[in-house]
Amino acid sequence: MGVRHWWLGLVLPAALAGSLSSQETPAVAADPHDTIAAPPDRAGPPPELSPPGAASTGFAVKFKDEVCPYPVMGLFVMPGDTVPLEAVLTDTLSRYTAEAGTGRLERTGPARWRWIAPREKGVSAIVVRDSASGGTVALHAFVMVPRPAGTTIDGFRVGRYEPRALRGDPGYARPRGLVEVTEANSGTFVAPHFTLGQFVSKQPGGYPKYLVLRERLLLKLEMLLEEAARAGLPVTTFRIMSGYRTPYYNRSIGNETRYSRHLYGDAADIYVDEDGDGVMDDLSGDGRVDLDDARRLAGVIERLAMSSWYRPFEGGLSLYPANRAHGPFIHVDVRGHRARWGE
Ligand SMILES: [Ca+2]
Ligand SMILES: [Ca+2]
Ligand SMILES: [Zn+2]
Repeated sequence: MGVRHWWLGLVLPAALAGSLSSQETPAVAADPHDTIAAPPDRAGPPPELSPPGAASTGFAVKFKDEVCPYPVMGLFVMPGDTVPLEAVLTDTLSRYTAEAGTGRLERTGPARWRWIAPREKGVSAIVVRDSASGGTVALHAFVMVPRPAGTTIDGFRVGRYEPRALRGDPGYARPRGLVEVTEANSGTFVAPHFTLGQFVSKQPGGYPKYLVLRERLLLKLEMLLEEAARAGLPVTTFRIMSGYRTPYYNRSIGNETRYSRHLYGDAADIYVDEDGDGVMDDLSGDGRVDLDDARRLAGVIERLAMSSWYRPFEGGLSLYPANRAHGPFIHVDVRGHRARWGE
């Protein structure tokens, strides 16, 4: 069975369509990150483009509104939350098992469970296993701490979220909780190529730190990585220049907007740096590192965005040129609707 086999055809779009039902996407793009120019949807039928394949799990796990085909993924919940889980994208529903390190796991069907998160903050793994093939999907489940009423948690400066969601969009509602990041858990994988610590707000200060992160961003980054490799770009991972930003930090670096997607944990400013010199690599191979290299990366997203199954992953995309502080990079987010600005 080819890796792509079960991603293709009608299976994936159906699974993702189900995940879309609870998502309202506002018709008007309002980008708080920067000025915005949203072009009209492109005309004509989308080209043939297969979604990126998964690693070697052979199945996927549906949780919240997400479908994870990867062997490891973060899961962010509030204390006592109930999370339904289901093994999907497979024909054989009778040979799955699941176990959880903490909390309570109850089987609700041949390949369905519900996990009740513990009351205490912390992280543990929920592992769903195909007992025939041995393939596993591990959800690294973080129980968050409630967002503080004030502006700090344990001395860590969060700042103040806008009490009113932008245009009533629930995606801009204040986060319910934040993940505690410690020296011990910062290396925890939240996706095959990314760890929790890569997404912390770059503000000064030590541990514990706190962040907000959305699973869908992680799924999108992995998808982008796979598709970039498939497109022939020399890419094995992304550097996260900026993931989560506290409202405090966002203001401290001079951002006027109070509604940046970075504050809501579903945005990342990324670049490719396989040679480790701290800036974007020469992806175009012309001997220069400039906006054109960021454009190569953005082009991968634009190609993905032509497919109907990509809809849940729609979001912002923008290119940023180098300046004295950083090399070229791209901003991506999963705000739920297409947004483009800048170049
Ligand atoms: Ca480089
Ligand atoms: Ca170049
Ligand atoms: Zn950004």
